[in-house]
This record gives sequence, structure tokens and C-alpha cells, in this order.
Amino acid sequence: MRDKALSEDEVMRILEKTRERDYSYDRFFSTMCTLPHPIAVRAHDMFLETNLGDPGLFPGVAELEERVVQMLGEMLGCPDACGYISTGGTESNIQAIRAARNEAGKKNGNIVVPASAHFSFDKIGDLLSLEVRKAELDSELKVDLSSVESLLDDRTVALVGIAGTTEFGQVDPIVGLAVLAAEQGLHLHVDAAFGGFVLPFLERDWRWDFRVKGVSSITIDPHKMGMSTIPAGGLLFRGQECLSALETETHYLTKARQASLTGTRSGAAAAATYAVMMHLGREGFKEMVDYCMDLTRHLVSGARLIGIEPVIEPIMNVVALKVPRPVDVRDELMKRDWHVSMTREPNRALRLILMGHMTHANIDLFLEDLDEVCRELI
Ligand code: 0PR
Repeated sequence: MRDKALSEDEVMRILEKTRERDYSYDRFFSTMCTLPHPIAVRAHDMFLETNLGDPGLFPGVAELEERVVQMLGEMLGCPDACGYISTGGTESNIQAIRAARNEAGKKNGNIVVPASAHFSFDKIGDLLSLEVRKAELDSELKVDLSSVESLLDDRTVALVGIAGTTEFGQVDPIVGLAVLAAEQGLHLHVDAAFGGFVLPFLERDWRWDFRVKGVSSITIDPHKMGMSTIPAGGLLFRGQECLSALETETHYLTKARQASLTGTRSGAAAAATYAVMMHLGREGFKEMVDYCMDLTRHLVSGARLIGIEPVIEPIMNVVALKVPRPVDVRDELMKRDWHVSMTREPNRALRLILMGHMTHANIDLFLEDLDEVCRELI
């Protein structure tokens, strides 16, 4: 650190210059986050210094968090669900599996996840000393139920399904997984970090949430399609016993027990999530999902016109395009200031997320560049 103070103006100048180096959302196809709704930003600012780690000091924002959990529970078919606002999908997944492991009380346990699972499950294996068994996918990139079944044994502590896979936006057969979980008395966790704020607003009912009896917990992230501020993750359990399985005694704090992973945690994102959910309501979220799905259709039909097909017909606003030499195509697009990502082998493809910050006009510009890049590379 410097010895001498620097004036506020000088510090701000440094920050402004540095901020200019960050790229802008309107060129991002690679991110599951988006510009937060303005009301979320206002709420975030208002609650900046609140700490949900010591809720007795901040009963106001603690109540907002409870209201968010209740609204999410209602949206996902279980108004009595309990949980909390975490820092994101990774923390929610860690905590869901930790609860399942603690409840199962087995040593040297394993979890069975789809091969399409987010890399947070690899972190979980390491953190919680669990073997992570990866079940194969079918031709539509959903988890294959017979593969899942073959990986289960008496050391299994949890089964995971994904409602909106990171790379393809695919939805696993949650009803089928719930049957397997019920047969074996297992915790079924559904990772809907991305899909949680999309699926409830699509025409088709995918039957993936708490309305499916065997679903024990759900990850749903307000900082993705929930238009809240970062870091806002959601973790919901069907029953209080799972949350209790996470609790430690806090001895000297205003509340005797704590279930969250982090101690000190900002109330700002919980307040931001409350604000955006209240302000938009189901109507507003449906409008946003309709907009993103319209962008998705626009992108896919434009891609088809230049001879590029999606790997699967998109279910939500996640598209994987089959392009020749995807690594090179991505590099060339990056040079043209388009931020795109890629899916893993064996289905290597160009991955695009159509978030609310994208526009038809930019998709058209992108497709022109994509066409040119592909022609140059062949
Ligand atoms: N589960 C699923 C299904 C996810 O897609 C993700 C993240 C997570 C869990 C983990 O969530 P957190 O990142 O909130 O802990 N999916 C995005 C991804 O890996 C996260 C992301 C967002 C990455 C914005 C890049 C980015 O610019 O692609």
C-alpha cells in the first residue's frame, strides 16, 4: 500500500480508466449474467452495508430474505420451502450436497451427477470428500436414466439432475430421477441455477421443480435470469430438516444457529432480488423470458440461413452451434469483439446465451461476422 493518501478524485480517475478496459454487455454471448434491473441496483445500494451473517442486527433485510425464499418457493411449487440467498450456484450446490451428505450420514460417500453437470460439482467432490460419478447422456444430451441407475450403490448420498444445463440448456428427466431417488431413499438435488428463472415462464411444463414429489432441493440463481445483482444465488429445500443438517452453533451472535456457508454475507443482493421480483412479478419475468426466446429463435433461424445448425433444438435461451473448427472460430470472433464460449468435447460447439442485454440488431451483426469467419477458415 502507498504511504501517502491519494485524493478521492485521483482514485476515481484510476477506477474510471480501469473500468474502461472491461468489455460491454451488448457484445456478450458468453455469459449467464446480465445487466441488473435498475430497481435491483437501487436496492443493492440501499442495503450495501447490511450483514445477513448477524441477522439480529438487521431484522429488516433478514425479513426481505425470508420473503424472497417464500416467493421462490411459491414459484417452484412449494410455498413452505426453506433456504437462503447464497453467493451463487456454486455455493448453493455445495450446500445442497453437504446437507444431503450430513443427512445420509455415510462415510466414503458418492454422488451421481449427469456428465453435463457444471464444474461446481467437481469442487464439491473435493471439498466434501465425495466421489463424483458422472452418468452418461442420451442423444439429446439429457442424462441417461439407466446409466444413473448403474452408478448408484449403498454409498450414494445424493442424486443430481439439471434443469437447464450450462452448455446446452437441456432439462434432465427429473420425474425419472425422482423415481430412482424414491426407490433408493436418496436426496434428489435439482440444479436450476440458470433454468430456474426460465422454465416457469415457458409454454411447455417441464415438470422439474418441487411439484415432482422426490425433489429435495433446488439451486436457482437470481443473478442469472433473475436480473438481480451479483452475488445472488438461491438455495431451497423442501423440508426444514435439510437446513438443520447444515446448521452450526454460533454461540455469541444474535441468532443461535447458522446454516449458510459464509459467515458475514451481504444483504444487498437479497434486497435487490426482493425488489426486482416484487417490481416485475410473474408478468415481467414472462416478458423477459419471451424476449430472450425471441432472440434465440432469431439467432437460430439466422444461423440456419448461413448453413449452421444447432446441436439440439434450443429449449431455453442457450444455443450451441455446430461450426467447423470451433476453437478457431471463437478466436476469430473474439478478435472482432464478440464474446462467445464453447461447449466441451465430445460435442464441441460454439455456445451462445441470449440474455436480456442482447438485441436483434447485434445478433444480425454477429451473424454477418460469423458467416465471414467461417468462410475464411474453410
Ligand atoms: N449450475 C449451473 C447449471 C450453472 O450454469 C452455473 C454457472 C453454476 C451452477 C454455478 O453458478 P455460479 O457461477 O453462480 O457459482 N454457469 C455459468 C457458466 O459457468 C456462470 C457464468 C456466468 C460464467 C457468467 C461466465 C460468465 O461470464 O457458464
